[in-house]
Amino acid sequence: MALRFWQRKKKTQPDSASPPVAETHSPAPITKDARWRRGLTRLRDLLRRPFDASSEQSRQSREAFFSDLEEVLIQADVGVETSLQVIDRLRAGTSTARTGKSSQDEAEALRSDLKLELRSLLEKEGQPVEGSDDAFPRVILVVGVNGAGKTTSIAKLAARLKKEGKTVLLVAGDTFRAAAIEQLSVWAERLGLEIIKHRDGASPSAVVFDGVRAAVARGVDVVLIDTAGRLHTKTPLMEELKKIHRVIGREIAGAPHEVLLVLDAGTGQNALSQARTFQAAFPLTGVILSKMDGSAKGGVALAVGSQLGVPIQYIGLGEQLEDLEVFSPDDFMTALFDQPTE
Ligand SMILES: Nc1nc2c(ncn2[C@@H]2O[C@H](COP(=O)(O)OP(=O)(O)OP(=O)(O)O)[C@@H](O)[C@H]2O)c(=O)[nH]1
Ligand SMILES: [Mg+2]
Repeated sequence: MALRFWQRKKKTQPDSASPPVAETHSPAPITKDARWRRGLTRLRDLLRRPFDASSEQSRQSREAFFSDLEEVLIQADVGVETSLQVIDRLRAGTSTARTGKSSQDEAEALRSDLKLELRSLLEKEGQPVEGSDDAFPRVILVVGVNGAGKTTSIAKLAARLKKEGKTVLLVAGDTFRAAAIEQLSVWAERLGLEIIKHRDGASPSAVVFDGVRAAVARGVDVVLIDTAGRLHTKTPLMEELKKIHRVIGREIAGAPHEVLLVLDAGTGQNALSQARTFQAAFPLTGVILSKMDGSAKGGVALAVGSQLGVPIQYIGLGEQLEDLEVFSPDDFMTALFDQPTE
């Protein structure tokens, strides 16, 4: 009843530059720490398990604890190899130093050792693409398998760049999937950005060629190129992507300046094999790990961070424009291990 009254009243109000009344009732924007924690809930809960006071069994012996932890890491998509490496290092580090402590102190010490070990897997810090100003236009090619989140991540990235005052041009290089051009066009319109596109089924290299030329002619700061999702196992499609890469390089020496691979965190260890196939086609400069919210177990960030030799540049924490965070190993660790401060 009250809501209906409010809606009627709102309609009669003249347009004004001030925010609508409803916004004053919307919840305060959540903090960055809270967003990370919300996205990493599953991994955080999993990692807590071996330390739980309730899992007394795992406390009975150090070996039982390590075996519990190993199971949890593998279950969290950290991957067998990386999990075993972490356990071995923990075992080596704790067997001599922690004797004589109470079980509570020992659990705390192990927790902080685990935090250090996992942090060391993520040593490589990503340089956010918007932080680089050394090439104009800066050409960013975005690749990944079907449905990984490429187009959405491009929109999120474009929103960030625009907020920084950069001029951005979108290129609809996915001419393969029906409605892909339309999807990017909708984002372009929403963001007020220019888009270079051809018709469905046109040659992707041709639209990319036009896109790069247009970017140079217009003097834009950043070009974001969307590409068709492809099964990384399908050779002709990978060849098409290599061709796109070559076309860009021929137009601008040293371009593309970034090749960002979008990996869906929900695909777990499969994400690593996808990455390796793309890496074999051309060098990747960074990873966008999408869909870290929701059902993803999140441990794949640790596997990607430690095994690919390519930094995670961003993580996707939802479907909205603002749900893209620059990946920070420290924020990641804080979200997993520390108590909320607010
Ligand atoms: N929850 C969540 N959903 C996401 C995220 N990123 C993308 N999505 C959703 O995932 C779905 C696929 O995203 P797209 O951006 O279309 O993926 P794509 O890689 O461009 O897909 P193709 O063009 O078909 O290859 C959409 O429904 C997005 O809203 C994320 O970080 N979190
Ligand atoms: Mg797409």
